[in-house]
Amino acid sequence: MRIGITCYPTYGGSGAVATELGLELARRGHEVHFISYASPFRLRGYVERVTFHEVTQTEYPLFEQSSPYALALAVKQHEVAMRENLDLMHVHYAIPHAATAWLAKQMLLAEQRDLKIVTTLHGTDITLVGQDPSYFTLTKFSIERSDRVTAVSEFLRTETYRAFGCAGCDVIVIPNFISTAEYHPPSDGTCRSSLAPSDHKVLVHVSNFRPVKRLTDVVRIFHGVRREMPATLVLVGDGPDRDAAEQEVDRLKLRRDVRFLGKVDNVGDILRCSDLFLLPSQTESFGLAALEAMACAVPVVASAVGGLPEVVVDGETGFLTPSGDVAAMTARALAVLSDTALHTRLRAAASRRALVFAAERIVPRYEQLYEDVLG
Ligand code: GMT
Repeated sequence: MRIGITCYPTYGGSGAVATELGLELARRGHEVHFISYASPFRLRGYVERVTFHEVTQTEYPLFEQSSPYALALAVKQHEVAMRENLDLMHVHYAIPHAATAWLAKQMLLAEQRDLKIVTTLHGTDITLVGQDPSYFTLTKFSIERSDRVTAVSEFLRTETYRAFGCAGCDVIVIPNFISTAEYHPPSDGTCRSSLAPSDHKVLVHVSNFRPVKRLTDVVRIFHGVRREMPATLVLVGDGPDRDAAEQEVDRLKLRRDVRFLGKVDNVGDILRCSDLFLLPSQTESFGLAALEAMACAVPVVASAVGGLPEVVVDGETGFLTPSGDVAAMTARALAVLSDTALHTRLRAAASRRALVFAAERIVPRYEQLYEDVLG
């Protein structure tokens, strides 16, 4: 098949999933065309059967407050679909990608050609941004006009129906997945010394540091742990809440034991050096970062919100507590880190559970969906 993929290229779950999917599809012999304003962050170097098409925008004084990226994207999707003879366009994150794909499709229909649209809903496109009155109607419309709609968890599927109604939509759940070649348990503990002193427990958090991730809770949980045992907190990623987190680190006098690594490519290597993953999000439709940690045999302490209970099995692969309950998360973190037998059990169960989401099990479900939609 010849597949167009549009996603956000920036550090974050939807772009990561879209890119890994494209790479897996290319490995399976499909031709994949990424269309976005920049090359997705997980797309590195030349890959056979993969092409990136950059959306370029012309500056014009009149556009000062309204750089019309969505229009330029629709034009590029149409152009690539024509030139590369695409069978379908798979868009990740509804806003504005499902709407621009619909526009591209209309332009093609005017030329007596069809382009099937598959939309994957990822999270805040449904739970937060999409419900804002300024986007609601278009989000609902473009979901309803997609030829197939998938959601990354049962939670997100239910939330889509609850918030948008979506008459006539059949939202299909296809969970996120991991590449086991990249995310796997450590074979030895040699990397630890580069991250933290050898007697330290290593706590880790990976995200785009947006308010929804509750990054200052991560720092506060770590503060509670650090009072009881030698420990290092490793923060991977960057984003709007970094300053607030840096300030909290200083306020709690934790500077010596907290490392901000910024946006790192080889997240698997960092996870494999870690003892516990923290994800105290306010909402999380799936929690890809938690799954990646589990695949590296790192137990997870997270909020019992959204789709996280579909990924993290409470008491088995980590612990889930109410969002915002820093005391409960700290207690759980301490319990895991101070009980070697419990930690070992959780680690083994986490890596086993992650295999349920291995790419080779999930990607064929997208291929099947594509075959269905192409009839
Ligand atoms: O919805 C978002 O916040 C954007 C997206 C991203 O690009 O980071 O994250 C969502 O999609 C991920 C991949 O499907 C999920 O693992 C995340 O749980 C989800 N984020 C939220 O729901 C907050």
